Amino acid sequence: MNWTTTQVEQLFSLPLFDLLFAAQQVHRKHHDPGAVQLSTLLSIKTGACPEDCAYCPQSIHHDTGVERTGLLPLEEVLVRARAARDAGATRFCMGAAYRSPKPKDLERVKAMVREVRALGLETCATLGMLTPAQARELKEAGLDYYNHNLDTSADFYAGIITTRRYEDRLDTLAAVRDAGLRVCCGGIIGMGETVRDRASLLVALASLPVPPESVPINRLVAVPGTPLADAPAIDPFDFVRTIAVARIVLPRATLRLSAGRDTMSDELQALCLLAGAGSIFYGEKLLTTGNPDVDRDRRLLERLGLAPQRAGTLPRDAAA
Ligand code: SAM
Ligand code: DTB
Ligand code: SF4
Repeated sequence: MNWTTTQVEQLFSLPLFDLLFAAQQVHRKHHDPGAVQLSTLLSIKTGACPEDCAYCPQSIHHDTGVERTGLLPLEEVLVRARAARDAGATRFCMGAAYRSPKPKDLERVKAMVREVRALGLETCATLGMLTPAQARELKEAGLDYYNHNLDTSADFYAGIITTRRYEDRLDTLAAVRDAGLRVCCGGIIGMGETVRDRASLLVALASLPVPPESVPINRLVAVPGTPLADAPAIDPFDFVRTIAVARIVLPRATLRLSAGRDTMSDELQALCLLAGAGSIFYGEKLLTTGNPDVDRDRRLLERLGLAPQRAGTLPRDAAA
């Protein structure tokens, strides 16, 4: 279905339970409602990013006290990847605070991708903007997913980031798709955007030539020192609504309940999973901010009667 922003905005105004009911029906049609995919995130290069994203603690333009690192050594990445696999994660996502990767850094990231994949994990990377040739190189190295978010509506974007354009993001997404990589692309809720902006972001995602396979929905972590440090927290039900509407508009995508989860109650997380989220970041840290510890997450899934998605049931196995 080709959604218009106005139609999607109308979904946001449905009574919450009508919206949740509709979203669950879509979820059950396309996904296993009893399984949650677990992805572990590692910051392989932290801080000093030249971009000025207003939400991001890693931008060099904001004084947030984040300690910068160079690109981590391969061995350290592999230790973390093995630990993630042994704890039950099926995907390992490597994030770098780059505007775009330099050739010599890309060579090292490709080695990480090869070796992490050899551990039996799915691989994901997020390294900023890519050229079509860089996207193909990553594909050849065995990368499964590339994460590159639209983050918000095209209109709201210009007030959040000035160092790149929305179209730059779309160009990278096209390069990633053309290289045969799976696309992970989502956004952030709670930056002061309107419901129409949220609707417009979801329409932009659904209108990509091929919609993303994976859609992270981040709740803004208002980090001191960033321009959004004092952004008012959004009503938790509005966050749930966003997930439910995303479920309806992007029926086949796996929706990931992403940043900001460690300050959510178990009950709010349960509502997000009911609304159609089918994946979480798993492990005590995201890139620089906190995440629930693995025991709390395992216990939550158990209490809800949900099971972690098992290796062996992944798209990469189906393709093999
Ligand atoms: N530099 C690369 C880029 O921007 O594509 C990759 C890393 S960047 C940190 C990945 C995503 O993290 C951003 O697109 C944004 O959605 C999310 N993010 C960053 N800071 C956040 C925050 N404070 N709260 C919520 N999400 C955040
Ligand atoms: C995404 O959409 N969320 C993740 C992942 N993609 C790379 C990152 C969240 C970062 C939250 C802020 C931080 O920890 O620095
Ligand atoms: Fe850099 Fe990505 Fe943070 Fe923007 S979101 S400042 S591009 S690390």
